[in-house]
Amino acid sequence: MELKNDDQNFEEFHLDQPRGDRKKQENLKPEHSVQAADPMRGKCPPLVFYILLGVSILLSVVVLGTAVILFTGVSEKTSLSLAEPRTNISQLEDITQMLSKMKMSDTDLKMEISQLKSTDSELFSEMKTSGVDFKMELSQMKQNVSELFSEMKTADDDFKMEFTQLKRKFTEWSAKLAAIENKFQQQISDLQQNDPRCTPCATGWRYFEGKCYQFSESSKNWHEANLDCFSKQSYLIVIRTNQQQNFMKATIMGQRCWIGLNDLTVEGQWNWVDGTDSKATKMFWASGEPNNERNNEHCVEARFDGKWNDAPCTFDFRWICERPSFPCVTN
Ligand code: 2F8
Ligand code: CA
Repeated sequence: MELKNDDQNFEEFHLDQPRGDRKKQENLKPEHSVQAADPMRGKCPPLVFYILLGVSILLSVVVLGTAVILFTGVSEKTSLSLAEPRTNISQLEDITQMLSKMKMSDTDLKMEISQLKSTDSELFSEMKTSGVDFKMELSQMKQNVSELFSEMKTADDDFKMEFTQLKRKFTEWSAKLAAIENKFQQQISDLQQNDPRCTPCATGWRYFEGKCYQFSESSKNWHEANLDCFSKQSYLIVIRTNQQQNFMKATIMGQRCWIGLNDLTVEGQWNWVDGTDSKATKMFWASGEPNNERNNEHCVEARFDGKWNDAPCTFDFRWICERPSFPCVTN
């Protein structure tokens, strides 16, 4: 490219301007012309001018950009700070409403508590009164029960004493009556016995004090002996009196023989086969008997001397059957 001189460039530069403006500049030339006033006219290099122009444009852009950025920031900030108070006001309103509601609830609650307190106080008072009444009644009842118990105990003690006395008297009178009855019975039997027309016992049976006795001729164990007597409408001898004991002793003549006593049901509890109470009759145990030797002695024998010994029921001894005598019929 061909470089023109500064005057030419300047000319070209001015030629780019509108014609009207050029004319204005041309019209100003005689008095205030730049060429005339400025000694630098036509000497300023066009490159510097362009650089200055570019720098100024750049600066303008920078300034403008900064201004825009600042403005945008400020406007955003302003919009935010404007939105926040609105939210805060709304929240404040909500809180105020809630506070108002809470206040109301608080008032209601206070009223309810007050009512409850009053009811509680009344109830407590009532309970106290009832409690005092109840305690008094309970105390009275306790006293009554105590008195009743005391009375009952006294009555019970009296009753027990009377009952014991009556029992003793009854036993005494029963024994006396039995003795009288026995005596009369014996006298009658004896009278009958002496009467040749009277036969109180069957043949083979011996009469003694109102009863008939048969002494066995063989030996059997206790159960077989017992059965034999039953089969003869009799039972193994029951010894109730000294006389009977003596009669039995005289009859056996030193031979061992079963009698109608056993503790087969309960060890040590002796029972007569006809139901006579063994506690009401005299016992004629040999010394040291009964001893339930080897835990196997539940039937009673009369030893050689007539004294009693508990022995194994399986042993074979002779035995005596007993039965009531027939009433004497006189023709
Ligand atoms: O010493 C008394 C005792 O004698 C015998 O035992 C060794 C009698 N036993 C028999 O007769 C089987 C016991 O009954 C008696 O107590
Ligand atoms: Ca024995």
